[in-house]
Order: sequence, then structure tokens, then C-alpha cells
Amino acid sequence: MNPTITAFEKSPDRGQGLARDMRVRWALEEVGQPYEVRLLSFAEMKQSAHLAIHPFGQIPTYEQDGLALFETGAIVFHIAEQGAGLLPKDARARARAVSWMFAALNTIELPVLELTYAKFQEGDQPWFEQRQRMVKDRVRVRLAQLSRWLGKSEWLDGEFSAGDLLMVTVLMRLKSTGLVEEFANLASYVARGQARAAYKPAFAAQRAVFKAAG
Ligand code: GTB
Repeated sequence: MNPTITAFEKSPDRGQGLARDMRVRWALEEVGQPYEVRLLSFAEMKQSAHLAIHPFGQIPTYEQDGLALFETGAIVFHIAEQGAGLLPKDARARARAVSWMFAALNTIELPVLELTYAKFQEGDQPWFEQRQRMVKDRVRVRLAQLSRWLGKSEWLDGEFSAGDLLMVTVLMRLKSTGLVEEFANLASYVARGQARAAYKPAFAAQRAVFKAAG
């Protein structure tokens, strides 16, 4: 049976591919695994049927043959283990690719989320601008380090991996800030990820949901 993932019925990002089902869709496309999608409203995400598979009432989830997963890192890792193309066969290279998966979600995404969520949650506070400048600098520090590591390489460690897939989607969250563009090699890196054949159908599929929702 094909896996079923969950996604927003009406994504707040208006189909820009910033919601986390995009990572899962992209990973599935990379390994050539067809999938089904169950769309959920915000209310449905908080109801017991969904809470039974996602303790925090969020999207995305992944279900296949009685296995239910949540957390995009775990889902992408599972997909990468099931199919070919997202994790190297060599054990050491594979371990390094997994390091990059964690780096994307733990080291880079953390300050990125702080920056992007603060705008919605604290945008009306008198200290918002001052704090936002500090958080922006924290993101810059990480981007500078990532840029130095990447240098002129195409991907973070040899062949394209699940680490790159997650990193590109995390950097995509910075689109409205212009921060990635401060580092030319990172901007090219994101563009390279988005130019992959598997990215395109994943992006189109989530965009179609937004268009259908009207
Ligand atoms: N750590 C979890 C994971 O990686 O799977 C986080 C999952 C998560 O944050 N899911 C969000 C969600 O369900 C959707 S992706 N939120 C609803 C809720 O918590 O009630 C986050 C997201 C939302 C909106 C935009 N956007 O509008 O640009 C981008 C990303």
C-alpha cells in the first residue's frame, strides 16, 4: 500500500512550499514512492482521530501498513531508509548524512523558527524590532558557518542526501528575510535543490492543494 501523509487543507503559506509536508512530499518523490494525501483543517488536527497518530496535533504525519509516524526528521529518515537516493550506502557517509539531517533541524532550523515565528507572535511588542535584530544576527552566524562549510561544493557532503533535502527546506523558510541571499553559495545551493527533478512535482502537488482551496 502506498503511504498516506497529512497536509494542511488550507496552508497559511498560500502554496509557497513552506509547510512541512513539502519535505515529506519531496523525499517521497526523490525515492520514487507514490503517496496519498489526507488534507486536514486546523480543527481536525486537534481532534482525537489525528491526536492518536500525532501527539501535538500537527501535520505532517506518515502512515503505511499500520506504521504511523510524526516529525518530519523521522519521516524523511524512514523514507530514506526504505528507498534509494537519499542516504549513501557506505556506513560512514550515511552517518555523516544523518549528522546533516540533525544539523538542519537542530542547529539551523531553531534560530530560523525563532525569527519567523516571532513576527506573528511578538510583532506588536515594543521590544520586537530590537530583539528581531539580535535573532537575525544569530541566524547570520549559522548561515556564515554553513556557507563556509559548503564553499564551492554542490552538496553538504558528497552526493545529494536527506541532509541536503532538509537543509534546503529549512533555508527556504528565510525567503522573506533576504538572509540567504547574503551568502551567494547558499542562495545557489537552495536554487540547486529546487531545480531537482523530484522537487518540482512535490512543489506542484502542494500548490495544487492551495489552488483548489480557493
Ligand atoms: N517538529 C515538527 C515536524 O518537523 O514535523 C513540527 C510540525 C509543525 O510545526 N507543523 C505545523 C503545524 O501543524 C505545520 S508546518 N502547525 C499547526 C499547529 O501546530 O497547530 C509549519 C509551518 C506553518 C506555516 C508556514 N507558513 O505559513 O509559511 C510554514 C510552516
